[in-house]
This record gives sequence, structure tokens and C-alpha cells, in this order.
Amino acid sequence: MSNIIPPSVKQAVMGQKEAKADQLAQHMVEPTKDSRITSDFGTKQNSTDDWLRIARDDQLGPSLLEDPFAREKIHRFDHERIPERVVHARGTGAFGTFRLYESAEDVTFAPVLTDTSRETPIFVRFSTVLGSRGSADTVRDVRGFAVKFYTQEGNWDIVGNNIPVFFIQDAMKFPDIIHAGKPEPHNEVPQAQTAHNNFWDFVQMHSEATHMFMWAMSDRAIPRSYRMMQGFGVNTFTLINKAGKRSFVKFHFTPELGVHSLVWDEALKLAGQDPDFHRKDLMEAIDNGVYPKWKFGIQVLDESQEHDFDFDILDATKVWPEDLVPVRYIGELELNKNVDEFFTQTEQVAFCTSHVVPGIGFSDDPLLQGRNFSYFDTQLSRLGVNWQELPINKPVCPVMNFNRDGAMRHTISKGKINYWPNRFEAQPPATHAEGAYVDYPAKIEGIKQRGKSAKFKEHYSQAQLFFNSLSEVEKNHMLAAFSFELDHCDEPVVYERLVKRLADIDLGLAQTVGKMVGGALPQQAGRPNHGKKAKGLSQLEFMPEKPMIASRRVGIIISDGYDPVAYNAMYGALTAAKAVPLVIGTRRSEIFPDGETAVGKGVIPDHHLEGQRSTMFDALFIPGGAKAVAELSKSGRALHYIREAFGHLKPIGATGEGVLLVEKALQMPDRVATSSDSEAVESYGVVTLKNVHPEHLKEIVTVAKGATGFLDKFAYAISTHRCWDRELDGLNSMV
Ligand code: HDE
Repeated sequence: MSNIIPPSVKQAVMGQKEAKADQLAQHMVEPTKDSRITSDFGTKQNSTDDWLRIARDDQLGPSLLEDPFAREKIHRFDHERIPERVVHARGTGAFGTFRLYESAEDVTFAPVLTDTSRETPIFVRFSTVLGSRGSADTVRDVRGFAVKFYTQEGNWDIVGNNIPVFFIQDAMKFPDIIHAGKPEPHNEVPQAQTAHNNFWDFVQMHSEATHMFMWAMSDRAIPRSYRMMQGFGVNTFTLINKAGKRSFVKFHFTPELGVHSLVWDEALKLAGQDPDFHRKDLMEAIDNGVYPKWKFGIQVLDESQEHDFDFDILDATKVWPEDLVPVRYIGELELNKNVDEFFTQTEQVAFCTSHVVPGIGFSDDPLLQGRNFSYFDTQLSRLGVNWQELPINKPVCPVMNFNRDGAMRHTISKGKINYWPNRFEAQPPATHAEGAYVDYPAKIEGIKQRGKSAKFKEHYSQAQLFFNSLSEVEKNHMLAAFSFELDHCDEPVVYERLVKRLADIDLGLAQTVGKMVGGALPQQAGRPNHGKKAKGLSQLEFMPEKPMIASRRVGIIISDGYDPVAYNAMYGALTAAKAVPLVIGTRRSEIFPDGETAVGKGVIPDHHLEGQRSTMFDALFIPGGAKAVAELSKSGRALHYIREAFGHLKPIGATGEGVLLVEKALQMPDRVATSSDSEAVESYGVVTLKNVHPEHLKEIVTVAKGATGFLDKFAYAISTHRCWDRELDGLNSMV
């Protein structure tokens, strides 16, 4: 990955970056110490606890319907819910800034993509697709990546996903794919997952879905964090430059932290242990000032190149391979502010693919054309006709037109006129020179008919390209994913046909999955695998340019008698590197270091061993201390923590007697080597140092491969995310 650090960005034009925050502030209320509860209409209330009733002697009788305060409170509560999104119901959002560091004026005149002095406020909402609003974050699913740019020329929305292709080619099929993926109609099972008959039945019957279901079975569908996934506009849009020349474009967001995923066992457990895992992860990073960043890139094709490829560039089930059309990174997205209130901001935010600004346009991509209708329509039923007036959706530039009235209209439009043209010549439409959106004068002629053009009918080549481009580890994960999903299908016709479909991609894949899930094994490939690979498909290509551990959560396990030298050194080093050390004690009241019992000399842990699980951390550290380790050795939970983290391929660090605890937990001394003296040893992502001297534990000097010191080695192991060798060598089977 090149070019991750943008060149210095010019100072923001005053007011631009804050434009949205200032606007939102006008709508905010924050009670003070002197505020008192009132009704919605301003009358102060003296009780919000007791309904007005008839008192008889010292008994209280019936409640009175007369009580306006009680009725108002109940009425408001009864109507708190709005319909959840029909897809992407579960999500979370944050505010941020878009900076442009290279003008794209050769291809567009949109100031948001040409004016490098701008800082455009944004709101981003990440989501899963299938689950309902209360479902878990870590399910296997595509993730939504929707960005609203509050530009000076109006709102521009990129309503993207973390996977660059889609299941279907024509918007008219959307209700079918979603019905098939959502819980089945007869029993409303399963929640938030594709592991059921209807989904696999549908995608098998629609060979155009083949490429996308390969992505959905890859690690992309179980991201470690919203901060560690790519975003793609998926559809093909167009850009228009000053000279009126049009190009095709695809939008990309690539995370500074690299693209990383959970392992499946961990994702499954997290869905129960911490269903809000991704939501909390995003908020924690922003609260800690470790702002997630993405490079913003464009893939651009000249109009004349439209037919130069063996795929149709308007087909949303195809990528534009980066070897053929390089991504040009021109800007940066940063998330730097959590929402003030979830409902009014994250829930009420409404994205529309049809929201573009001058200089950006649509293409004839049939999926996009349908989406342009659907998003506006869905907001009407979710939020009502005046949804554009809600603070989160309001543009920061002036809005003036003759759209009027409707339920819950807020704007009070003064004047005698509500139409154009009018005798006062008031509020005329804008000219091109004044910045009006002028549609590209595309010449269209043809026969009205339904159907697809020839290249849309080829459905396997890029599925093979994707599979071939994955690393061995990623392929293994995909095999396991298919095996899991199809195991949940209990109608043989579904899994047997799907296994047969896999033989259209790769015979080995089909046979391995077939063996796992049952049914007849395909003996020959449906079509030969072309063997080609492409750049930008394996997520392992997207590691941070410089190894880093910022925002990584490291659990430090301690008990009474822990070694304060190692503990303090690790805590300090992690904090300095902006990682998140979290202390896990045998209890959540003060834990005392070796040789200390005086109150105030120890540490109050963030959690105790029963309160959080190893799944919530990226790595574990166990400092020594003979007494502490003796106690932890007796704890099944502590040993399980280490075994589980190891099974999930996470780095584990240990010093002094802590090394003994790791050895006891892992019980594989001949496979995983540990330190025996004052030299730090790293083996399969387990970093150990037996004889601790304060000199060994000063600070993290460098996070790089081949580092020698204990802290440096451990930090490097964390920066690599997971130890894949453990899995490749079959050491991880302990969870
Ligand atoms: Fe959506 N999609 N979609 N979709 N989509 C919605 O709009 C739809 C598609 C995506 O955080 C809905 O506001 C159709 C592709 C995201 O609020 C709805 C088609 C991609 C979000 C809708 C697609 C997406 C939505 C439901 C096929 C990736 C959440 C609520 C033509 C590029 C936005 C809403 C948020 C939401 C329709 C296909 C991404 C019903 C008809 C392809 C990220 O309008």
C-alpha cells in the first residue's frame, strides 16, 4: 500500500470544517443544574413518578384520565419507535472531516474533489445488512460504509459497502435477495446471518451472485473493527470536468490501520459476549483521540475505455482490477467526534445515492439507477416527507425552493410566493455559472426492453480471480465459512447444488467443502479455473505502511503479588504508543503488587476475569510475580484466557513467572519455544522474557520485524494483528 500518509494539507478555510458542528449546536439542548422538568409545552411539573389519583382516607383509588402530564409521558413513550431500516438496520455512526490533498480537476470540477484548501464535514454510518436493529455487531455479513459529505454545494452521499461488488446486477432483484437473506418467513429464523436454506438457495439460483458470495464467505465479512475495513462505492459513477468531459469512476476508502478481521470462533463468541463490540470499539478509539483514517481514492476510466474490458464496467458484480485501473488516492477521511445522541443522529441520518453535487453524476449501472429511486423512497416511510429538515440531514449550504408543507414541517417559509415562475421573479433556478447542477447531455437512443447486455452474463471469471488471489490462510477461512454456512442448511438440494456451483470456481474448493457438508462430491470442474490473480483483493495486502499498535486493546492479567516492574513498564509503554492497556484482575478491587499490602499501593483493575473474555482483546500480557502466578495457575478462567487467545492467533507476552503460566496453559513446550534467560524470545507470536531486569523493559523503541528487546518484539507481534503461522502449523486447535 503506498501513499498512506497524505502530504500536508492546507489550513481549512475558516468555518468550513465546523459548519456542520455549528449548525447542529443550534438544535442542541443541555439541561443545567437549575433546569426543572416541564411538560412538552413548558409547564413545570412537580411529579413525574405518581399518576394523579383519588385519595380516600389513607388509600389511593383509581387513576384519573385527566392527568395531562402522565398521559403525555406515556403517549410520548408509546411512539418512541420509528421503523428500523429495511436493510442495514444495525449500525453506528460518527462525525469527521474530509480533506483533499490532491486536486482531481483533470476529471471533475466538483470543489469537494478539487479544492485542496477545503475541510469538508462528514458523517459516516457503518452497519451490518441483514440483522435487525438489536442484533450483534460481529455476525458474518457485508458491512455498510455510508458517508455523507456536507459540502458547500450540497450534500453528497457515498452509500457504500466494505465489499467492492454486489449480489445482483439489476435493482429489481433487490427485494428477492434481501427476502432470501433475512430470517425465513415461516419462523423468523435465523437472525442476522446467511447460514440458512433460503439464502443459499437464492444465490445458487442466481449465478450473478457467485462473485459476491465468495467475498461474503471471506474474512472481509467478519471485520475486527469498522476502523479496519475498506469502503467501496461499488456502483460506477461519473465525473465531469470543467471542459465538460465525462469519465467513469469508482470510489475507494482504504484504512490507515490496515484491513483486519476477527477469526470466526471469536466472532461467534463476541456476538454473545459483547454484541456491541464494533460500536464500542469505534467510540473508544475516537474518545481516546486515536482517530480512524481512510485514504480516499478514485479509479477513473475515460468514456472511450468503456468497452475495453472483458467485463462490463457498469456491472456491480465486477471489480475493476487494480492492475488494470490503478486507484489514485487523493484525499483522506478522518472520524473525530462521536455522536451526541444516537437516535437523532445515527438513527435519523438518511443517505441517498441520488445525492450528488455538480461535477459528479450517475452512470447507466442498472443497480445504481434503481438505488437512486429506493433510498429517497425508504426515507419517506422511515422518517416522513420532511426528513431533509432533520438536523443531521440538513445541508450546510442554503436550501431554498418551493417544496412545501407535509407532516412535521419545521421551516417557516415567509412571503407570498410558493411557485416558480412568479411575478416577483423571486427565487429563480440557478444557472450553470451560479453553480447549478446541470445534467450531462448524454445522447440516448435505443429500443425499450428488459434484459442484460452480453458481458453481464459472465459470472465466474472474477469469482475465480478473487479466490486465486487469496492467501492460503484466507482460503482456509473461506472453506471453513462455507462449511459452517452449508451445515446450517438442512435441505440437501440446497447444499448439494451449492457445492456443485463451487466447482464452477475451483474443483478443490468444491470437493473440500463437499466432504464437510455431505452430498455427492463433484468429480470435475464446472469450468476450468483460469488461474489468474489480481492486486487489491487479498486483504493481507492492506497492512499499515508502518507497523503500529495504536488503539490495540491489550489485556494485562494480574493477581496479588504481581511483578510491579514488568507491569508498570508494559502499562507505560503501551500507553505511550497509544495502545489501550486494560488490567484484568482476579477481582475488581485493589490488587497488590509483590511485597505490598498497603491500600493505595496497588492497582484497581478495569475488569475481573469473569467480567470480560479474551475475545475483547487483541493481545494478552502476563507479568511475573511468584505469588500471583501461583494463584492464577489455579484459575481455570485465567488458563482459558491464555489458551483461547492463543487459539485466536493473538500475540501473548509474558515475563518472569508469567512465562510459566503461559507454558502451563499452552502445554506445548516442544512447539512453542519460551525464554529461559534474559534474552527475549518470540515463537509463534508468544513473546517471553524469563529473567527481568528493569533495563530490559524501558520503552518501545521500534515496532519492526527483527526487533530484539522484549517490548519491541511484543509490540511488533501486536502490530501484525494475528500469528497466521500458528494456524498454518495446526497449533491453534485448542479453542
Ligand atoms: Fe442499499 N439500501 N440498496 N445498498 N444500502 C438501504 O436505504 C437498496 C446496495 C447500503 O447507514 C436502504 O436508508 C437497493 C448496494 C448501505 O443508513 C434502502 C439496492 C450497496 C445502506 C436500500 C441496494 C448498498 C443501505 C434501507 C439494489 C453498497 C445503509 C435504509 C439496487 C454499495 C445506509 C436506507 C445507512 C440502505 C436500497 C443495494 C449499501 C432500502 C434497492 C449495492 C450502506 O433504500
